[in-house]
Amino acid sequence: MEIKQAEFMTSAVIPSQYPTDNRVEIAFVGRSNVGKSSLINTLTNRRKLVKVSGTPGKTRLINFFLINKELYFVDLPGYGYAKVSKEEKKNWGKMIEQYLINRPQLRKVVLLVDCRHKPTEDDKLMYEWIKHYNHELVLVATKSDKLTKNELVKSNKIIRETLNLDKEDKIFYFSSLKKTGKEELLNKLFEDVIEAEL
Ligand SMILES: Nc1nc2c(ncn2[C@@H]2O[C@H](COP(=O)(O)OP(=O)(O)O)[C@@H](O)[C@H]2O)c(=O)[nH]1
Ligand SMILES: [Mg+2]
Repeated sequence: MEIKQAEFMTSAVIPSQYPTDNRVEIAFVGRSNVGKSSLINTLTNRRKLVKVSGTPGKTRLINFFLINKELYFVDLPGYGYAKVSKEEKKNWGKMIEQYLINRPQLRKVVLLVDCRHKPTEDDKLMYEWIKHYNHELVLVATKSDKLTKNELVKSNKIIRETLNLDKEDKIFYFSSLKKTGKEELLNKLFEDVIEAEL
């Protein structure tokens, strides 16, 4: 699977601002600074489709990108940034949960965690929401270039235990820097998603 075309479509805060053309969607979510923008840029072969942020926590919108003119990648706002107010955190939660509840065309939710760190309470909550709303989960551990093979094995164990993963949940290791795991992840994302259109 290759992404030949990717373009920014629209930003939304509330459901009435989401695209209305009923294309299927794949959503991306994770803590701010986890490497979400870099991952979307790597998957789409674009250097600047999504802004890679120096200041974490700046994107507070849901951004929709049209991929190969057939489906959307949905970039959900990054969470867990320490410097935002309680009020903002609440709004973030509302925005994401509203999207997860209200989107019949949503096919998969890609949850990103940083392979160097133990998943946070927010990561756990996110994992639980995805399962609770019965969405298909794709779990990605980012920045894999920063760990040795041994450390990756340890990280696998810590992530599995901390999130209390279901047996069938796999962890996809990914590096935007080295492009490791790109093909495998693309195959997973498009599996069972676009066959109807082909
Ligand atoms: N070493 C390494 N750094 C990465 C990787 N992906 C992202 N980063 C860095 O992590 C920081 C946050 O990345 P960004 O994509 O903006 O994260 P976002 O806030 O989740 O969208 C930036 O400084 C990136 O250069 C990766 O695969 N490897
Ligand atoms: Mg970002």
